[in-house]
Formats: sequence, structure tokens, C-alpha cells
Amino acid sequence: MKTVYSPLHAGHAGQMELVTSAIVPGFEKPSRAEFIKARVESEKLGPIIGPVEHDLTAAKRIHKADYIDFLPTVWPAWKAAGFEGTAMAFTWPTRGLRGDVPPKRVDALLGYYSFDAGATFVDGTWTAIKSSYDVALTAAALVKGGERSAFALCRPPGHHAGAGFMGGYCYINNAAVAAQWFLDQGAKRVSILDVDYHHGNGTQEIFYERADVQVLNLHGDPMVEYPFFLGHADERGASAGEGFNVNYPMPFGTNWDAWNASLEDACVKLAAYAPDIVIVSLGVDTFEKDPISQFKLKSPDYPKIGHRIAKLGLPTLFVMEGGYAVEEIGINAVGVLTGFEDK
Ligand code: Q9C
Ligand code: ZN
Repeated sequence: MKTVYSPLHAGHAGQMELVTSAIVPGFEKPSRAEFIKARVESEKLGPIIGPVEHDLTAAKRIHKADYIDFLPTVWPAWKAAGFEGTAMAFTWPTRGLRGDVPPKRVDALLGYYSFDAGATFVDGTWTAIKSSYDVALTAAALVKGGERSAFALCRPPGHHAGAGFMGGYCYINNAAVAAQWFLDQGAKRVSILDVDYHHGNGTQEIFYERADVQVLNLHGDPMVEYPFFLGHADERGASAGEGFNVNYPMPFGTNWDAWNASLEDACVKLAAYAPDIVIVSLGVDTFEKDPISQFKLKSPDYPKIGHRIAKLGLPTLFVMEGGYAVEEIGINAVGVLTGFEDK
């Protein structure tokens, strides 16, 4: 399996993150991608290639144009305003406020275009976002071109980003972009299987009323876990999309057996949908030692995930999402991929 990777992710570095009661160094840091790349090499998964640059047309097929156009302006505007450090939102237009009037200040616009303080900017952030998007589209083209699978080593991740907002370390929803791109290239149906620990709220929102993209999400129960405000089992899609969104919220402490039961059910539903392409939103923050997560998967479990996905027998694009136990992130992410190749 080929991996698509760009070194330009590395400029998205050194930002701070707001967690309960403190501002700390960000968990979503460059070493994540470097550990994964090193493991791709040491496991000899296959060639690592650079991305082809794309314009933003594919992003605007699923994101609002004003939102995408805002992203490259953040850091220059932040600097021009005389601010320093990490560009971070602090006010949001929640219920009872105007969500339809974008303010003029960049610090306010950060809140207008986000749902939390978790999508921050430093100097290299836009370049990294754009490279991650290019990585996803380049890997998608490999699968479209006939490869059985490809690995988009995306950083930053994407699945929390909705049509018009960022959050949770995510800006452009790389998996959703790829899904729409496959449809625009002639695919009739695409399934997105999101195995990241956190609910992929952005992906769900983008495709919620559509029947041409099936979205299956395995994640920590939003009653007690981020992103809290989406991801319940009764969210099954709406209008034409009724039945094409499937959520598997699971409690803290979920181990392989319980998690695997959800995966099995999701794979049965996926096979019944018979998509042309499977996109895996590949988060490995389900790992027992993940510093911000509460599931109990162990390293030997990850190849089993890949093995089950391979049994679907469908062209598969893996898109990197979360995972914050950096020492093991490569072992676990690449474990899924080698498990897939072993069939
Ligand atoms: N105390 C992804 O995995 N907040 N995003 C965590 C930690 C945000 C995770 C708070 C977590 C976002 C792509
Ligand atoms: Zn996650």
C-alpha cells in the first residue's frame, strides 16, 4: 500500500490547547505524523510519495466557500492585529446569539467559524491544512486509479470539521472531501467508516441528509465524551439520508470485545450498502494508553481492525485522524494497515 505524506504538516507546531481548567501544549503535535511515517518505513508498508497540489474546488464541494476562504487569512490577520502566540477562539454564537453576521475582528471570526477552542493557528497552520487536503486527494486518486488501497497520512486531521466550522484539531474534513471527490469522479455510493475514538461530528453533519454517502461512526458516548453535542444512537440521518448515518456510542472502558461487536455490526451494514469505495477515518485514540481517551484497545487489536475491513473486499482509502499516544501511534496506525494487507 502506498502512503501519501507531506513534510509541510510540521509547521503546524507549538500551539497551546485549552483543556479542563488549564492551557497546555497541544496534544495534536508534529511528532504524531513523524512516528507514523517512521513505522510505515520500518514495516515496509510500501512507497511513501508526496502529494500533488490541488486548488480548493474539492474542499468547496462540501465546505462553505466563505469558511474555506477564511482559513488562509487567519494568521496574517492575527499578526496584523498585533496578537501573538496561538490564535484561538474564545466567543461562540450559541443559542440566543446571531450566528448569521460575521464580525470584523479575526479573534471573533475564529469563534464564528468554530465550535470549540481546539482548532488553533500558528504561522504554519494554513500550509499544513492545505498539505493535509492535498495528501487526501492524492491518495484518493491512487484508489480511483485502481489501487486496492492507499494511506493518506493526513495532519491536521479532519473529521470534526463541518461544512462551515472547524474544531477538535480539524479544519478541512479530509475524509469528506475525498468522499465527495469519488462521487464527482463517477462513484455512485461511498461509505465512511470512522473508527476514531471521538465522534466524527463534521462528517455526520456534512452528509446527514444524503443517501450517496453512508456514515458509520464508532466512538465514546457523547453524553460523557467530546464532542458532546452530536453522536447519539438515535441520529440516523434525515430526509433522503434517513438510515444512512449509523452511530455506535460506547462507554468509558470499552475493550476490544465490545468495540469489535460494534465494528462487526458496522461492517455488516456497510456490506449491505455495497459502496464503490470505503473511506476509513483512521483514528487510533481508542488505544488504552491514549492520554485524552477512555477506551481500552491494545496494540495487537489494530491489525484485527484492518483484517476485518479487508474482508469487505472493497477499494479502501485510509485517512489519518486522531491518536495522541505518540510512542505507539505508529505501531497502532500501521498495524491497521498491515492487518489489512495480510487479509
Ligand atoms: N482533555 C481528534 O481526535 N478535546 N480530535 C480534548 C482533552 C478535543 C480530538 C480535551 C479532542 C479532539 C481528531
Ligand atoms: Zn479522536
